[in-house]
Amino acid sequence: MIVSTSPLDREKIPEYNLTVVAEDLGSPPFRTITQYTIRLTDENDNAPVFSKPVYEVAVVENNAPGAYITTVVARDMDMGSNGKVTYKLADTYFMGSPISTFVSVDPASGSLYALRSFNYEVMKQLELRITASDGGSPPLSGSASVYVRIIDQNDNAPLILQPPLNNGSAEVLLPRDAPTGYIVTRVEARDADEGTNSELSYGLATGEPSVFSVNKVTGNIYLNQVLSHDVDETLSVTVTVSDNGRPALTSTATLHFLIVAGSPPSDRTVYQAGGGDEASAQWDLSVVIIVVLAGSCTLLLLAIILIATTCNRRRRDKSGEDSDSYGEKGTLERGRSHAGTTRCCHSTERRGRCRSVWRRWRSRSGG
Ligand SMILES: [Ca+2]
Ligand SMILES: [Ca+2]
Ligand SMILES: [Ca+2]
Ligand SMILES: [Ca+2]
Repeated sequence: MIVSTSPLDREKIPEYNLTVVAEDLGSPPFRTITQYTIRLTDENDNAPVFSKPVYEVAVVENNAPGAYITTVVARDMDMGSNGKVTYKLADTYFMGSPISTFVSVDPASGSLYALRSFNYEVMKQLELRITASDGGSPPLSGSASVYVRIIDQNDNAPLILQPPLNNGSAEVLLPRDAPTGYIVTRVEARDADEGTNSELSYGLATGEPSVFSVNKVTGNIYLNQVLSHDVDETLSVTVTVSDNGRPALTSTATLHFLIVAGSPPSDRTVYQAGGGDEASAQWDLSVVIIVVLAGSCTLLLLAIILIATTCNRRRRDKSGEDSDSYGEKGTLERGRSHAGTTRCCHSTERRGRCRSVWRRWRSRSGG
């Protein structure tokens, strides 16, 4: 009887060649040699394994429905139907709808296809899970995640919100006595795209470019000159708003300025530099802040120096007084103990005092 001494694994060694020798105990012995081939039958002991646990792919929005996305691959080490892999989308939901309404997977090849046109403005990415099952009994399965990143396309033109447009135009009141640099109105627009596809710049297309100018960043419309009194009742310009996409998309609005008598309201900000930038105003403000800060720092430094100098002088005065008082006492003490020691007297007055003390001491001690 031939028995195995360890577990056999078809995926490691599918076939064994054995040489069996049968020998009798006679003298001389006779023997028979027979070759055996042992082929292992397969058991479904391997689940399908994906080439990656997570697949990351990118799809440009506005794709055609049915567009190819990517292919996932899972391998199964087993044989025949035990190793035959079938792919399937896991039943998940995305934005309230079954994932199977967004993408489909080819069960045999693992290729993934879009079922609808993706809109970046609605969904930025799609997450799904794919399972791979073998044909064993019972079947084994593995799974992998797929992240589909949607890439933005410049598919939205700027939308002008202010002033509110009616059939692409708006009426704006303009006081006849408005000064140069008066901000007549501000055009405000939004773009649903992202990044450079939504970066907006404002311009003037047609109309009265000598009378009006626009700040290309803020959309402020400035009056370039004081209106002459023979000017018409209405002036108009066409404002363009373009995004920075490739190709760029542009929206336009026609502004009709209705000239009304009088001066502009006093609370309306006026920039004297006609068509000027707020940037220059901001720059002026930052210069003022820098100057104020620098001035404060200088004052603080001067105050510190002044305090330090005063303290130093006081300390010197104090130590001078101390040494003076010590000098007198010291002279006396030393004078008493060591006759004839040299004395240290600084001022004439003090020296005089020292001499009289010295004389008194000598007259007392010398007798
Ligand atoms: Ca197997
Ligand atoms: Ca298998
Ligand atoms: Ca877009
Ligand atoms: Ca855009």
